[in-house]
Amino acid sequence: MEQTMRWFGPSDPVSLAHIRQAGCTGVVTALHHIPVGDIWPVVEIQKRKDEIEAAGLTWTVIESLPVHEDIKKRSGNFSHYIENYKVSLHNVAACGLKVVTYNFMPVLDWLRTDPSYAMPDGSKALRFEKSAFLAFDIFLLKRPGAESEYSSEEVLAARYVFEHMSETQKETLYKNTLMGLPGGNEPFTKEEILTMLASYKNIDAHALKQNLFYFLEQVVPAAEQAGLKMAIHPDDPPYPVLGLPRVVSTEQDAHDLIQAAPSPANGLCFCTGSYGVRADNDLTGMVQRLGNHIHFLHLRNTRRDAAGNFYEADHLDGDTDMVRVVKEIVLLMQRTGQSIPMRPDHGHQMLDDLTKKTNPGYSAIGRLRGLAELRGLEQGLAHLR
Ligand code: DNO
Repeated sequence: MEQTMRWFGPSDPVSLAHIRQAGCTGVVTALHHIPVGDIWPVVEIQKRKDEIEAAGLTWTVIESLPVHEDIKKRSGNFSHYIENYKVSLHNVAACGLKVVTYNFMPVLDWLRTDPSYAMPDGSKALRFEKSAFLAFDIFLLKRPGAESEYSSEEVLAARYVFEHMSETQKETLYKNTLMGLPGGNEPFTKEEILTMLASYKNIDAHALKQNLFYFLEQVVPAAEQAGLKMAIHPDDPPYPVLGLPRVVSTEQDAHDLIQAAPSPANGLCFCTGSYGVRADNDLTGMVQRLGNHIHFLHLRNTRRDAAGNFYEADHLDGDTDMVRVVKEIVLLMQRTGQSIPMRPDHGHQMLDDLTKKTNPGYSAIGRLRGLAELRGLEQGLAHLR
């Protein structure tokens, strides 16, 4: 596997030098300052690429070239944004980039309720607590109709959590839950969120899938022609949230989207942390069956419980049998003769990083630990073959 880490650009507290020292040969990054939907100009791409290369690394994967909400809804200026997307693809290919990650989650990207969940060893992990999330939805956001979507036991548990929270804890929950929203440092207001959610009220899972397929039919030929590989990131968590449909959650979803626009350019970002939250996703089997379409790997582990909570476990711990998954990836790469880019997705906040302000999930030392463990695992497995 080609070892990379995510780098959020020049303002990332984790420097390129540190990423290199962690043992990476490349980074995964994006032009975060360009508004969603705008064209990525060649000069900007080249400037970022030069900066990465001056640090002795390569820009291995783009994560993400974001998809405008109009495209997901297939409304408003969607045709214009699709054309822009094609131009951006053309531009990144002209600069020599090869893999483009994106997602098709409406409104929100990843979702957690607590970025600082204390592990027994004193490190901190990202966590999704179902009752806290429901408390956010029903009592903080007050999404119309939310309560009726959950069972009375679930609502009761959420009410209990909410009633035992201080005002500060409620504010923190609000901020935490909306952390995965693209936007500035200012959290969105409740009204803004509710308006964004309401704009999907006539779009169910079937319609969203059709919109994804339409997008793929439009952009995949352009990507193929440019020699790019597109890698769709799954939903995180992999089920509908806040009344929004989510359509990249299961093996069937992945299979369907590949069939919708068959091409070597139409592929997956195989995120074991996202797919792994569902007990019905067979991750090893997915590598066996969909391996040829995996263009990028996010390796991360989660531990779920019967109540629907999960936290991010150590990379080799958790519900996903990482040894078996990596073994399957090693076999796949031996079959195809190609090395797939990988990043240790997230990591615990630990050691010196406990006192630093880093992007949630993206502190240096926890990811370094994950990378080192995964690298050792891969080399051991490849050596024994
Ligand atoms: C979270 C990330 C996601 C991912 C996007 C890809 O840590 O894995 O935000 O970058 O969904 O478009």
